[in-house]
Amino acid sequence: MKNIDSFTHVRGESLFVDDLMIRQDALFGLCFDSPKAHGKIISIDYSKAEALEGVERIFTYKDVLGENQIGGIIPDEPLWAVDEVHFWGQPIAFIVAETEVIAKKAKALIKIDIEELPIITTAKEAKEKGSFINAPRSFNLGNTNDSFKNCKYVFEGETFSNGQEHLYLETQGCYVVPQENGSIKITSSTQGPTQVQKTAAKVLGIPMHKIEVDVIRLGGGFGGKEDQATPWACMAAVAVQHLNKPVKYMLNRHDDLRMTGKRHPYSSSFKIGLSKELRIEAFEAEFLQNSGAAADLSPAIAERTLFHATNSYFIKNVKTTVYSCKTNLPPNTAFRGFGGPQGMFVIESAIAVAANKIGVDKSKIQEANLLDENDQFPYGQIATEVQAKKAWFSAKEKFEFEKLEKKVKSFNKKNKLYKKGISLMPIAFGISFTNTPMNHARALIHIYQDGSVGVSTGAVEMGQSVNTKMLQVAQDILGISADKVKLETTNTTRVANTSPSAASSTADLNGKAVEMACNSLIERLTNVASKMVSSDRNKITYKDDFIFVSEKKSTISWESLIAQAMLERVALSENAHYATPIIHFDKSKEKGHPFAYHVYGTAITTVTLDCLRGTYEIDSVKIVHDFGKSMNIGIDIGQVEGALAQGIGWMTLEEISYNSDGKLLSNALSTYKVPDIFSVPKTIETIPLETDGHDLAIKKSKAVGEPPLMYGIGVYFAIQQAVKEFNPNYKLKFDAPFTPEKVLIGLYENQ
Ligand code: LUZ
Ligand code: MOS
Repeated sequence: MKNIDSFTHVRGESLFVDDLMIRQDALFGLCFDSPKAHGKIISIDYSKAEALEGVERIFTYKDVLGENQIGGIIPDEPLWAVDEVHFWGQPIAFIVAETEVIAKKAKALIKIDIEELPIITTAKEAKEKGSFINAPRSFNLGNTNDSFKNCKYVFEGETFSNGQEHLYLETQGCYVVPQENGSIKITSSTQGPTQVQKTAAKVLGIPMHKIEVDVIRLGGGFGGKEDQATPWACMAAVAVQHLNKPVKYMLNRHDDLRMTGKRHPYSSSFKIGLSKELRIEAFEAEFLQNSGAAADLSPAIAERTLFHATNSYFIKNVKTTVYSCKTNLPPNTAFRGFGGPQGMFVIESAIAVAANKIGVDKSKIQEANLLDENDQFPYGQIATEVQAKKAWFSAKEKFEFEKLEKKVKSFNKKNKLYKKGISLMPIAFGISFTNTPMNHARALIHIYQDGSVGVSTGAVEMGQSVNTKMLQVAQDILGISADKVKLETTNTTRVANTSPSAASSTADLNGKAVEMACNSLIERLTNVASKMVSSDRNKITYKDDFIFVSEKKSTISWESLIAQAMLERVALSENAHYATPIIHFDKSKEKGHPFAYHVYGTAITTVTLDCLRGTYEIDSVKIVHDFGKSMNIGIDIGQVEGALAQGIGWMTLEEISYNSDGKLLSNALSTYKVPDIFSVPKTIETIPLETDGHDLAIKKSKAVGEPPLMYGIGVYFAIQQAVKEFNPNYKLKFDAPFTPEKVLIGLYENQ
């Protein structure tokens, strides 16, 4: 089954916030943001801007009737700056004008005087100065100190991985319309409709029931709209509250790049100890997360770094610590993988150091330490239905790894100026929000009297095809054709108190709720059906738009069943609530069972390096991935390929750059390079691992959104191997992205 949005997407008919028909009296918003990264606001002169014809009003913190506070986890983020600014791009005021052009002109007329204060841009500097978001956290298993003493090999090292811009095709935006009696309706491009509703209610000082948030679909989110779609909606909502006229605000690309947070850069250090047999006996890591100027989701992201710090390996003695470091950058936020990739890069780097120093292939150490059934993760969860070894060995076997490796070796013997590198990258990613209370969802299903069905859930469609999966779930249980089922917009009035669409869990959580609601409907309809076909309830099934009795098609169609149910006054609507069973976590002990299950897989990556230029091509990425029993393999492979490309971009090309003043230099697509058709692998092969799936996955079809991003990490190590082939004096460095400039330096250093 295709993504149900395919046709309207291709025709340009799909609706996004910016496509909405707006009211004739609608006004346009524009944020005035800080031109300095840190300082005291001495004065702001709005007079010239306010005097400009067509400017309706300029809003500041003084216009907030509720709380000027949008921090989700920690209340440390003002909607609009009060007397200090803490990052370049921090919102200070909101200009509302008759057109976007007028708003832009007005913005240029605002005069601001800021007394500058010292700026911190790196996590290391923040740590030295004791600038933190909150207290550090540590996970502990066994005793690393004792274990290191008995290790044959002990190595230490440092790594850095840079941030990453989400670059959703659709920038942040919203359209806010006043309703009756002080209620408002917000159409927002958000992954978290309830987050927008809750925060806007707090800022406006009105109850949540007065705010309806509607989400049609997103032109991409990738985590960038989990929390950071909220401020724009709140600003426009404040304006609507005062003006009683609709306000629209779409950020242009420049503003979006400058004002929003990104994936967190991490500066990390590690210590790894191995036995003679290459068992990793002990692992320690310290992660310095560059959180930016406010908490946003940083504490949750830091937590996931700890959860994934040992990737798909079993290590008996582990000690990991993460610091959320407060700097003068825009608050960094959720990004596909949510701190997991940053953690996995460090353990892979540690293994690379060990392999290099001991003089064995990196894959030997990886292979010797893969997770097994009943092994314990450092956070206490016992690994079950583990696919780590199965994925690893089937990748090696199906893609003939030994042959590939031989080819690389003989190529390198024959060629002087081109070198190849090959790497294996296993993954294990935990599925569930790490914050247990967030793992729930609801579905509201209406069967209309003509037999057509409307499905509402808390799931936000952002290109990941969750609506298609929801449709498949409903259609399958009700036994009706796809054209009878419509996925409604995500709306807080129909489905309330939702968790954001995030953590790869949206299809699982909302799909289970759809399943429950459909099963309840079928329960009731079967009472009607059994009379219509004069048969026992338990012989009745639903298929192909008909009632089936003992697997045989009856003459009673779905439509006539629904018509009869109407006559009998049977309820044709159902609301269901799902909460993931089993999971729990005790933060005071840092132990528990936080994940419903894990997703596994292994990628084999081959690259070719041009040793004169430092440029490289990715020949192929060959993946065995644990989809469980995929309910839509086309969509799922699409997720693998997209995530892989995004992971490769993070590891190789995408270089976020702030100057020492805290100003974003990579502030356009001319200075920030994302993967394109020339930089993605020449071939990507994805083979589903044969498994039974998992009961907590929707239809046993495992979550797929984030895990494959981490296959991209393999590219770093394949390039590194090729550099080493050319320059034996190259000293391993772990400084992602491994841009061609850095590769070139590596090729010729110490020669
Ligand atoms: N968002 C969140 C996430 O709030 N909690 C999570 O655990 C998570 N994990 C991955 C991506 N987004
Ligand atoms: Mo997320 S990184 O919003 O799943």
